[in-house]
Amino acid sequence: MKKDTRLILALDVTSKEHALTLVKELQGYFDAVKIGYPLILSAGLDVVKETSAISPVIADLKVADIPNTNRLICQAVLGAGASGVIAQAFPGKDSLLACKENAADHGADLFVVTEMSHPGAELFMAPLAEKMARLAVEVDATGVVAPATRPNRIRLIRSIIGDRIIISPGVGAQGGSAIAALEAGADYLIVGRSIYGAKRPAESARMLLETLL
Ligand code: BMP
Repeated sequence: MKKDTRLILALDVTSKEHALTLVKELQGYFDAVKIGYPLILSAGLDVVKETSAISPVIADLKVADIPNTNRLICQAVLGAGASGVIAQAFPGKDSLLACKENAADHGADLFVVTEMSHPGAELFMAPLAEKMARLAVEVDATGVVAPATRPNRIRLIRSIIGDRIIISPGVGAQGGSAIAALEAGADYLIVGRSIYGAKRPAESARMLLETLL
């Protein structure tokens, strides 16, 4: 994944037309697009294929099942053209390894969720985040997802994963600061609503990028 803008566009819109319009309009303002359940369930897997023709796509399916099912999920979305997939660590090492093996078969990236960005993540995920990060290293994941809403947690996770990639959601709509997340060690910011939900998405993306200069 190139690192020109350090921005990953979270494309949580629910129609293929809207999604592709945004991707074309915002080209140059992001390094990759993150597509998850809202768009895939509304528009079908074809949207991954069509978007991948324009930009690298990270499939945010937070894969969290037994190894065989994980493998089938990764196969479907990476086979459709995604160049990366996001998986949950909590189902364990064998489940994550199934994702890693399928990603490797496709020459794709695996990102592992450590601690999520919303307040509820404090209950179960935060106490286990360090273990999740260590597991990401054990399975040789490309990187992890860590919360821009808690820069101190990004710092901690960075200390565990070395120079693997940190992609970080929670900027803007969830209240996290882009600069604080990058200073804490995030490589990329994942940003959705504050760009695609803005009156002028390109203007909003441009302004965000300007604050990072
Ligand atoms: P927004 O900028 O609109 O809050 O979007 C953030 C995106 O990142 C959403 O797609 C959300 O599902 C995802 N995400 C998150 O917000 N926190 C996490 O911990 C992990 C995520 O994947």
